[in-house]
Amino acid sequence: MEFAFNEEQEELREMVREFVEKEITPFAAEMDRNNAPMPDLFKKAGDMGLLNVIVPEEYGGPGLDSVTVAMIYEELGKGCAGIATSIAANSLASYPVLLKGTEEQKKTLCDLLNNGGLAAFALTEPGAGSDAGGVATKAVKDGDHYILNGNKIFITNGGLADTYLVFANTRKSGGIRGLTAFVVPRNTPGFSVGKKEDKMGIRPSNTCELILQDVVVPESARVGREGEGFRIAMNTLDSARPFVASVSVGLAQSALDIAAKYAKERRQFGQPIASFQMVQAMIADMAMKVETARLLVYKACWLRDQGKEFAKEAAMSKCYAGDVAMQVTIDAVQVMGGYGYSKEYPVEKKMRDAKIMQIYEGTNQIQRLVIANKILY
Ligand code: COS
Repeated sequence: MEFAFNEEQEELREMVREFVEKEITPFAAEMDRNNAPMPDLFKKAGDMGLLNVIVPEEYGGPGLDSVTVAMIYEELGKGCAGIATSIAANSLASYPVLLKGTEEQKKTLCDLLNNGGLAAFALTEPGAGSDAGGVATKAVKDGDHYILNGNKIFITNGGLADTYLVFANTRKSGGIRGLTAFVVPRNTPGFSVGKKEDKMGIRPSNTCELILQDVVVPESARVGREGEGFRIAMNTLDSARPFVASVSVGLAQSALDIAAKYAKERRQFGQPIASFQMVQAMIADMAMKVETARLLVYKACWLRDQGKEFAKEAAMSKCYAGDVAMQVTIDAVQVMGGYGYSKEYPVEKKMRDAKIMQIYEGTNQIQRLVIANKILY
């Protein structure tokens, strides 16, 4: 068993760290207030090669393995979980095409990501959240085209993406057997971006509604077969869950680091509060949680990279690391007392950011269902 990154990975990690310290952390509070990323941030992230990390070498990308990608997202999560979410959404949105797309679809999407483009994964709808099979967006076949009608909500990068992976139902009666995936470029007539969400946390991440009104796409925009969409979505979510989890780990680690530093500096009763055992116990518990979450994340990624079964560990990592991010950020605020609760310090934002980690890309209740199903059936 090897618990260390290799030299190449360490170099990459250092590069991402520097990027985070220069371009993300100093602007996190401002982006949080603005409910938007800094205008040139994704351009810089693209130049750094952060937007196409899973693009295979044969399509002009670095073709990084899951362990390395998680390492990158963990570092991004330390700076801002919202920005990390937006960047990781490119991987989420590209899996369906990488898994089941045609050569042409792969080439087009990979070219876009290699050139700093953004993609969005559009599955969720007002009536289809945890029940991913409840998608009501319709795709009606008309000769060699499909006509798409429906609404998507809570779509990460919804207002910024160049292309969208849209799940629609090709069956009149609906149901998971009709779910079908399509690539819809942003400039397609009838496609528009609706309301932008005003969220509790991860505010620098753009989250929007999408409206599809008689959107005509050619048959060649369909990813996989008709009715294959549910399986494609599930496979994609399996692969992306450890990445969400890695963002949670970075988020939690950064909250712990800030709280530990504060505890050493803050003096009460004539001594640093770090000398009090109740504070030490909190710091120790936080550190154990972060470390165990990290181990689960890299185990899930390692299993995937080895071509082994990983869906159970992927769900475990997403669920556990998300819960840990919530608990650790709450405790970081507690260690810092009134200062932790103030917007002058970064942990209150981190606590708000952490809540989504238990909700998006499959709630932690759904993750527990997936884990139990894998064990029991
Ligand atoms: N990989 C491949 N296939 C899968 C799968 C997976 N991880 N999970 C389910 N399937 C297949 C099943 O094998 C089954 O196929 P058959 O009917 O051919 O046997 C089919 O899909 C339906 O499975 P199931 O009956 O388990 O589906 P449910 O409708 O009960 O849904 C959950 C299962 C709840 C796990 C699923 O809907 C889910 O993950 N929901 C959360 C969605 C989500 O993450 N949303 C967040 C928004 S997207 S960012």
